[in-house]
Amino acid sequence: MQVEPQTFDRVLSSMCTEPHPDARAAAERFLATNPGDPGTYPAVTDLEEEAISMLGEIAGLSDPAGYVASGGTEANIQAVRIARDRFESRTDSRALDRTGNPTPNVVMPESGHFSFQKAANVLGVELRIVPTDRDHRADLEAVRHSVDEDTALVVGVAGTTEYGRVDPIPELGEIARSVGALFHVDAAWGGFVLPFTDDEWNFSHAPVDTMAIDPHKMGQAAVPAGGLLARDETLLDELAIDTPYLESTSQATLTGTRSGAGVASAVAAMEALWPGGYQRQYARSQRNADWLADALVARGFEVVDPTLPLVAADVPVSTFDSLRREGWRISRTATGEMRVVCMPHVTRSMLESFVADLDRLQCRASVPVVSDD
Ligand code: 0PR
Repeated sequence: MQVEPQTFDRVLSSMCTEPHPDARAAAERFLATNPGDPGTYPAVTDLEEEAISMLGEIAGLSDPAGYVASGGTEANIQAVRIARDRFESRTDSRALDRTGNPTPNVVMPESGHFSFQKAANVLGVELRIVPTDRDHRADLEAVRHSVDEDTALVVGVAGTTEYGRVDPIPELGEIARSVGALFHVDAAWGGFVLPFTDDEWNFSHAPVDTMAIDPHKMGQAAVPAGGLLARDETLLDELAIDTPYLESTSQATLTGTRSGAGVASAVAAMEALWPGGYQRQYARSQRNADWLADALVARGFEVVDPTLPLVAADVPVSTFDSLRREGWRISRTATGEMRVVCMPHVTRSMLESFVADLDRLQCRASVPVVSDD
């Protein structure tokens, strides 16, 4: 095979990154293991327990249940599945006095990831999408208006895909509780930076039932390593399917055979980086995002303030297209802003050369900048 993977030196749109060297080595060592069959692959099963306990520590949960999923998509789908099944057991008696069974609904801000659309499709729940406020965070009044007795789940996002915003998590948790619904936090991207901010986002801040938190994004593990956390084991029991011919008796994952590489590399990355390494990386990424935002503002672009290391700016379509032609991997928000995610592989010098290309394309003189990162 002659094909090489891309290098990361022009990748500004991805939420994945170069894995930490220890994570890369661990992934390779555990490539031929399958945590889907714990009876045959006990070493990787032990590692998975370690991964969940470390993810729990990061997310403010002392006795976590959960597993290493294929990514945020699977974790979000499974959270909806838990909530739907809980809803069904809660409404069994109520349904008797009504015609037909009620359809459970999931209430989510419009900033929620499209994986919830997949979940709604597969699981037959109604997805109620509510607007965000002017700062791109869930509008609490709109959420209050949308929930009702058939709400199975309220979703909050801690680090949104497009603007890096953190929804008002404690308030959303209260709304979920007020209608007897479960509460899920999607921290798939934000989970490895939020411990170093003042945001209230985790199990210790709010009545969170389940969470998506992905080692293969800001956690610097190899793909595939997502995380599903649940406040207690009984929530995970909703997912358990009997596995008669395996040595283990039940399986909670959506996938059957799955990669031990993701599990091992998640543990290796967290052992190497939690907490100091992640903290330093967060600080570096945030400084880079602030620097890029300032550079774009100085050039007259409208920029969404980067409260986490993700910059969205109103750059004309023609400039955006020219930058893509120069090889820059950038993406757009639903409303057309250019979006740059300051992942660990994104250095200051990369951003300097990106801005220099932008200046050249805009036919403006490049402003010299001093690099400290
Ligand atoms: N939740 C949030 C908040 C996310 O941002 C994402 C992915 C997911 C869930 C789903 O995670 P998985 O993709 O691991 O299932 N957000 C990015 C997106 O869809 C993912 C991405 C990753 C995009 C790498 C591009 C890329 O190169 O836009």
